Amino acid sequence: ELKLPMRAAEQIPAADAGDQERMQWWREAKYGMFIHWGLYAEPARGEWVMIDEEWPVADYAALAKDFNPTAFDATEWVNVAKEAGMKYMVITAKHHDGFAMYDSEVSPFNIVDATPYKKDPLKALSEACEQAGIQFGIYYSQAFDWYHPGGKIPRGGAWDPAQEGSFDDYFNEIAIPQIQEIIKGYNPHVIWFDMPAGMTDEKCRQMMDVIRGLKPGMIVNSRLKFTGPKTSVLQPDELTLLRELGVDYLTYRDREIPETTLWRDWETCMTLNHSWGFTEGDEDWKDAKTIIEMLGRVVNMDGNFLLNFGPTAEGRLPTEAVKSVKEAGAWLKVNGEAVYGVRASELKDFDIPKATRAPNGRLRSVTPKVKWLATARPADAAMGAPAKLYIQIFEWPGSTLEITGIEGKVKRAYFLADATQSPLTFQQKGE
Ligand code: JFZ
Repeated sequence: ELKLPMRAAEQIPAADAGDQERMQWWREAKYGMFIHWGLYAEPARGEWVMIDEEWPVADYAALAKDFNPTAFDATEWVNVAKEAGMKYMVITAKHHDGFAMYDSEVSPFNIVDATPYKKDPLKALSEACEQAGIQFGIYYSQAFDWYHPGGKIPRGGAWDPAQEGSFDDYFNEIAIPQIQEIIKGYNPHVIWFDMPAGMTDEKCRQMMDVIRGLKPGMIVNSRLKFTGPKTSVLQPDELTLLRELGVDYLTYRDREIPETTLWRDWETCMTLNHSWGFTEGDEDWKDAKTIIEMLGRVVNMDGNFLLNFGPTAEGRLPTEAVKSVKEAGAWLKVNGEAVYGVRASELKDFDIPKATRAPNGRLRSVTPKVKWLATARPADAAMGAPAKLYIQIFEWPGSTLEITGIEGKVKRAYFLADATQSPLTFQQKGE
């Protein structure tokens, strides 16, 4: 029997029973579709345009008068996710700009009441996801809100002290009621919070109580309070914070893949080009091979991969992005057994260039050269299925690949792409 190399446990806190049940589908899913879509698609310079270019709130809000994404088709977007092999979706219900992409009774600053479009894309996506068996989730900016008075506004590394309105009022009158109406009206399975500016322990507890009260099975990410680990190892205070928050998984730093496993459940979010919200001229798209390799690296360390689309103001997913994920999806159709529902394996052959530190102490991301990596599937006695080790090879080694670190006797080796599963020749030296 193969002895599968499993991940080290020190950094992984014990999960409560509810936790295990909640997280089951998420742990197996591995790969999701992230969508940053809002009024900012119109100026097409990213989702921070209002702050970056210091737009007066009224000017930004006026974008709503022209927002009319008539090309939006929920079924088409969900089909792209499906063909890409993505198992869940997380879409911006409200980003930092404060604009709700759904029919909100809490605030008229929403797509149904403030635009000529008048329809509710969140409703359409929630329903299309349900039909297609994709788990629907929403992104919600709980603290930054640049439209509603009291919502946090960043200025020079902190928040604007001169802003009008109280954060308490904003939180109680906008954030909490909007989360309530989204849970009741759209049946999300994941809530993805972002940017914890000003989130006190008490506000976090209040939010978690509201969420778990309405839906105990909701999966919540760590950005409710925790921006991200400072280094690629979680510090003791960071671990304590995560445990006490009662959230379900750790959101890693944006667009970075850690070098080791950090916490029991974690996810990294990634852009397909260099932007989250639609950005004119950013055409440097990742290709299918890069996507497969990134997903492989994440799954090799028990993480999930959330890959972002920034749709246009007309409601279209960028064509090149769709092409790349569909190509990766074709690979997953054949090789998905090595990805979905697997466990981390420490076996890999990476050349990871030394990480460098930015002046603020943060690690700069590095791009490793992956020769091959492995994932593992424990034996399932009930199903009569043997333990399996999957090797993803990114640099074709010629006629022989040497793998060090397999314990136990290997019975058979074959290509997943070979439907007949005809065995490959292999030699095992010692254990
Ligand atoms: C945040 C947002 O401000 C941004 O607009 C986008 O939605 C992104 C997914 O999340 O930006 C961040 C948050 C955290 C880090 C970097 C950018 N981080 O921890 O490195």
